Amino acid sequence: MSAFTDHIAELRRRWSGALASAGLDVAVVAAGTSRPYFLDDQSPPYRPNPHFAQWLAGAECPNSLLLVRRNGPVTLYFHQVEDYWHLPPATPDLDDAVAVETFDSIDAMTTAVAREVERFNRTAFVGEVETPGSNLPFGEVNPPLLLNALHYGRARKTPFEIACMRRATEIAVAGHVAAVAAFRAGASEFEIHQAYLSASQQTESSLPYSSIVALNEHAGVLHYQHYDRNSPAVRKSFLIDAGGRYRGYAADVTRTYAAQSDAFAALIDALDAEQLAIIDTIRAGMSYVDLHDAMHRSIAGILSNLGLVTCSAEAAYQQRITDAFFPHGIGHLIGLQTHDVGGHLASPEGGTRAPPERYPALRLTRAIETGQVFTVEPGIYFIPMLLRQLRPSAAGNDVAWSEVDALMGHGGIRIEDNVLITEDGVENLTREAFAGASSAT
Ligand SMILES: [Mn+2]
Repeated sequence: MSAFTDHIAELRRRWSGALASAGLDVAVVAAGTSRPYFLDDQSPPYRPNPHFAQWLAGAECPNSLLLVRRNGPVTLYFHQVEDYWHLPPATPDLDDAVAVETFDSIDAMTTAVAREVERFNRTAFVGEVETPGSNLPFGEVNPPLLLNALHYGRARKTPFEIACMRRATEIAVAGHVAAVAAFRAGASEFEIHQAYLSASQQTESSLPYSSIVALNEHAGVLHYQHYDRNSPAVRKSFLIDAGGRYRGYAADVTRTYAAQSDAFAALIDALDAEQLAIIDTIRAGMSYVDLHDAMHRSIAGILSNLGLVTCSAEAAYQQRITDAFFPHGIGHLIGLQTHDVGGHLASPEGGTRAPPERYPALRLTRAIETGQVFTVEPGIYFIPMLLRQLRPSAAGNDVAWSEVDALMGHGGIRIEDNVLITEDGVENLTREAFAGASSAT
């Protein structure tokens, strides 16, 4: 059996279990469609409903509907319109695991789905409302009991999904290698962005998320969104947070580089070492919240060792000085979505496990389990807004402001890898891809 056949078999098991626990016989999953902008005939890029995409392995079939029967067969109602304005979607190759019925009109397709759905008592629609099929008489629309079970389960990747994420990471790393070469050659943010797209063979709309390409102080804007056409006269630092996508699955990778061998370069090396060290500690059963908290202690150690604070690491941690330098969570689940769903779910039935009071930005509060893929992305930033608040506080007395001020123009550092939790520890998909890229040259 191929990995994809196994993947579909696993999805059928998961959906049958989720439908049973939600008291449902059948669900219709809508691919979705791209709606034009207000008063316009132009539309944003199409992105499928992730619940649909998981069965289709990246095949794009807007408007199509997938019918999932509990403990029964799965049918794709495939909308393949005849069109000379656009290239119609190709019939997806679903490996016989999913039956495909093709329709050239949406009305004929929804009529066929309605006729089949009528045979069942307890039915649900999963998708954006006001997409084709959503107006059929379903018992429920996006029932939370069904979605919670599916979202909870999605954290655990199938071998097919892991293979896709490995490939997505290789795609991203090809871009990263070209991007740092462009930085070293003096390119602007805009030029680095283009080098990334070209080397990773991606278009802007096929990226899993908009790349962050930041020189100097821009590296301190967590989601910096511009691509400056001018190259700065003085080059201090370069942060790139840019991903890859393969068959619907995302990779999310960040690297930071120093222009010179200076205090900032030493800070990058220190954070890189601590990031690897904390990844080494990850085991199934650990709490992700504890991992995040341990990273704050590591960052407190770096600040103390490199003389950015005058107090001990323990005091920097206790006084929350690290919160100003590392204001985001250490990572998130990743998969069909860059920030994959279910990070706060308490159980497959639902309920929320909120982040602790100190770390409200933490996107993942679940226990670490085998088969999960998540990011580990610590950062140390020099963010004017946060440091302005720290400076006059009691804790601010323990900050070595002249050292910190000297680094303000470097913006900040983030180092982000995607890791897979295995039976015996952790596999770093990102470091593997970088090692593969450097041994290939
Ligand atoms: Mn990320």
